[in-house]
Amino acid sequence: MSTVVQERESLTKNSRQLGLTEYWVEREIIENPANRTTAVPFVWHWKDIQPLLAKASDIVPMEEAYRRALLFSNPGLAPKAWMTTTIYGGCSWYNPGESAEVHRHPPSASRFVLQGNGGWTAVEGEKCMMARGDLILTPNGTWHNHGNDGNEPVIWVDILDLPLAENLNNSWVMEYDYYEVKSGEKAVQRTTQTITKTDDYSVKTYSVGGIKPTFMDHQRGLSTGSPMFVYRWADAVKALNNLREFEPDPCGGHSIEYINPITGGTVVPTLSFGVYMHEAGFQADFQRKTSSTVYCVIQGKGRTEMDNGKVMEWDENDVFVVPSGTWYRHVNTDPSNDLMLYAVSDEPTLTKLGFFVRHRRLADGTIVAR
Ligand code: 1HN
Repeated sequence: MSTVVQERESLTKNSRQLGLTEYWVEREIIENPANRTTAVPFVWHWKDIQPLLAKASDIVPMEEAYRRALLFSNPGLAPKAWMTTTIYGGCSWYNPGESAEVHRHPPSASRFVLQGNGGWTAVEGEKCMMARGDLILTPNGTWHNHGNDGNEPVIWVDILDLPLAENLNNSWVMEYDYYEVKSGEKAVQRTTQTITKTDDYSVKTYSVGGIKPTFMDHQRGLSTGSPMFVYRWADAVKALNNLREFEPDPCGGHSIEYINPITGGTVVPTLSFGVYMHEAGFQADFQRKTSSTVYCVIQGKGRTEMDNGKVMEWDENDVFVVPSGTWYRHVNTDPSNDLMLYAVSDEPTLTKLGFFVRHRRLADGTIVAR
């Protein structure tokens, strides 16, 4: 063996022993995107989720499950049960009378209701009742517990920024030690929150856009997110209906974002929550974003077309993910019904880091930055 070969071998060996890796050995892994662990486009069909969750509601007691949820697990990210490298999601089922005890954690969380009335989340003393399409927020650090006061199962989609918290080494912890103090008495640990706010506090306080009360405290618990915890589906529909007369975006159609009514910013620091409406007959152009988006089909049906002829077909209540970098367009395949997609993306995180980029591809193939 030549000296150089021997020297190269011992360079490799000695480096490895010291926790050092030669760039030229690692280069393919560093530079080739094919070697990265990334989320893939994927759809979870309601017709598949519903029977499994119904079965779980029969045979898995809440006391054992803590949260009776099936987690949307992206095949590209196994063994992690994550939708993307930033977004976690699950579909939860609460039978009448069932509840989850009060807790808090650094990741921000949200619920989006699919089915059933009588479900609620108590957040920082407010009992947020939910109906289909409503968004309930539990921004990072807020105490929350859940329940179902109705007489039918309640099913909702949970979305959290938990993978992001974990990837940033924010070793998050689930806290259950919740105490309440009555004046002059000792603090007592509780598993549910005493409701201290009037019914529909969030909506009563903030739901007239552009106007905020000036005599109230808008800091709620340790929240770094919106003080408005409930966004009603009916309000989203009303806003979208008012926008119909305006020209839609060529890629996204008509869309709205839920915002923090005090700052005008996103409802939680990391994620954006909103709704896309593709009117019947609307033809979208292809686009690609550096952010990843998860969708739930709240109304209508259609498909997501991607490059190389890849297609995801979806129907009402289906949940799907379009990961970062994917060229895509959503097609409303129902000629007589508007498509309504509830959407959560990590765009605010990418924007804050200077990573957010969006491109549109015109019909002739020209790519334009937006
Ligand atoms: C959580 O707090 C809930 O409040 C659901 O229902 C899922 C997953 C990981 C961490 C916290 C809930 C969760 C979670």
